Amino acid sequence: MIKFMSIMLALFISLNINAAEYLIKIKEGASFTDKSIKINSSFSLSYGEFAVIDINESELKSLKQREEIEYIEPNYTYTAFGIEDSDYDKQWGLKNTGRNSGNIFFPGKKGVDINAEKAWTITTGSNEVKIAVIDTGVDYNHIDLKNNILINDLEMNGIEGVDDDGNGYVDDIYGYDFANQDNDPMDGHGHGTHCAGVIGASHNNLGIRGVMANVKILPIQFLTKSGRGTLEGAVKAIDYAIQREVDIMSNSWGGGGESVALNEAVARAEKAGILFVAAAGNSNSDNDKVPTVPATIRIDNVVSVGAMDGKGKKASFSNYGKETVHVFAPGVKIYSTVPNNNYKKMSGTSMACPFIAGVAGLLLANEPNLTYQELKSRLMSHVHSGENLNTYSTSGYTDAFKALKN
Ligand SMILES: [Ca+2]
Ligand SMILES: [Ca+2]
Ligand SMILES: [Ca+2]
Repeated sequence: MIKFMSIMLALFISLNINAAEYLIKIKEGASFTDKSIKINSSFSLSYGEFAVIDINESELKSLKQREEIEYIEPNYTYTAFGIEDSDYDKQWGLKNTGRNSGNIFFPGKKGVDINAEKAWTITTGSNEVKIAVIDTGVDYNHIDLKNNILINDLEMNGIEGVDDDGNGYVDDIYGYDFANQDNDPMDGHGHGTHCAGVIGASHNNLGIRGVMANVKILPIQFLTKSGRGTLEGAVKAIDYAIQREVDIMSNSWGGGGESVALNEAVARAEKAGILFVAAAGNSNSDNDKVPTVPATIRIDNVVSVGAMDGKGKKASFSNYGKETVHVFAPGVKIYSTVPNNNYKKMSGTSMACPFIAGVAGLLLANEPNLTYQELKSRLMSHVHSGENLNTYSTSGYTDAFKALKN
């Protein structure tokens, strides 16, 4: 009997392979009955009677002639235009479900994230907070970023070829490019745009979400499209960011070789009260022993960030340092914006750094008078240890919600 039933079922499916659902409206005063047609549902609205039926193409032709049918059309399917940003479920750094930070065989750990959703019940950011992304530039036209780019209004509404705001840079509308010495910090690499997305991709029902829904990002380029830059470019970039009065600098770059010039630039940022967030580096080495600048510059406004994976472990590549790595943040397979309205996953302490810049931004949005010392202290004192992250850094990985609640 069971065998017979299953054959019947299979037959039914194959016979109906060309059938599709149609919606009909029945003419006023008429009724629709047809024993040969499968009616999936019938319902009435304030203006008439309807039915949803399963028919094939030949049945459709004959039904179109039927007196009692006012109209017949496919029971079209529609998709939501956005309940939430469509790729948000890939962003384990914001909300780790376990599955999205690993795979079916090796899942990550649910809840190992910056606790963004709870943080957003307190604040999603502010357009008053200015964060410099010092990097390969930023695609300031990216659909998920363009509303959160800091525009230099005096230059935007000024005269071409004239330094309208008198800051020494002609037509610096979106920022500046110290790699090529021009006023266009468009990203030719992808790295800077990725970092910018982590901080502040719009919560606009498409693509991804940034740690901050609202922020003003200042693109400053000194790394070329091959991802390299010079000390000269770095100090110019930092000085420019100070002059544009940013609150936070996000620095996903670095290297060996301690530099007096770089120290001086960071010290000037400190004097201006600016938090200087820096990636710890990707060589799985101890920053306490081998310096990686600017992360290991021992000036109080520097927050050095290591990368963790979706289980709360130090990423295999991440530098560490009980003294010189201050916090950890998500930095493995991070999904974010890249130029030309694209998105992709990247890994590195480069990705962890903007998470912390973004959390610092949330703190400032909520309490605009916090000093860089207070910001740094909040970031470092509201942490989870994850898998022994307290042995690889001064603290652990930052919880944005707890930091906001203090
Ligand atoms: Ca200017
Ligand atoms: Ca101008
Ligand atoms: Ca978005």
